[in-house]
Order: sequence, then structure tokens, then C-alpha cells
Amino acid sequence: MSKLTFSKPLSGGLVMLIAGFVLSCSNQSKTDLKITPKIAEITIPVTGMMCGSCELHIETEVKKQDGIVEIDADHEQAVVKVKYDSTKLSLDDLIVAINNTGYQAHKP
Ligand SMILES: [Cu+2]
Repeated sequence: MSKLTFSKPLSGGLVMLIAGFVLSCSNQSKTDLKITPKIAEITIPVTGMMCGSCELHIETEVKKQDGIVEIDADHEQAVVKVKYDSTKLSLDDLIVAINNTGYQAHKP
């Protein structure tokens, strides 16, 4: 009924992945010294926080991202204030990180 086909979609993708990795590595070592952290500060509206432990939950999880300088969640104001290195993180990264904790972050 069915015939086995030996296509290799994986290996092609893998080679591309490795090539991209090597490229990005060599790029980085050249420009490494020139990269200075760009600290950005943002207040992100976040709904779903009810108390201090909700705040702590978000702070603890989002802090695991490389590039967080300071984070302060406030359930009464329904916001999360973040100071971060914008060369390492984007606003979208922050929103995804907050959403992954189960609360709803909204683009400011
Ligand atoms: Cu809570």
C-alpha cells in the first residue's frame, strides 16, 4: 500500500543550522568588543496578577532571561516594569517570557 521513501529533509536543515551557527559565532567574536549594553526601560501592562506571590512568580521566571537588569511586578497597578539590555532582549521576548508564566502581557 505505502512505499517507504527516503527523503532527507532533516539533514539539509541541520547543515543550514550548523552553518548559521558557525557564521553567527565568527561574527560575534569579531564584533564582541564593540557591543556595549543598551539599557532600556519599559512598563508592560500585565493582567492576571492577584497578589505578591504572582509578582514574585513573574519576576523569578522572567529574570532567567539573559539581559534582565531589573524587574518589578506590581499587581495593584497591573504592570511589570523591566530594565533590560536591548542588545540581548526585545520587547517581544519579554512579552513571551511573561505570557509563559501564565499571566497576560500586553504591548504597551
Ligand atoms: Cu497571586
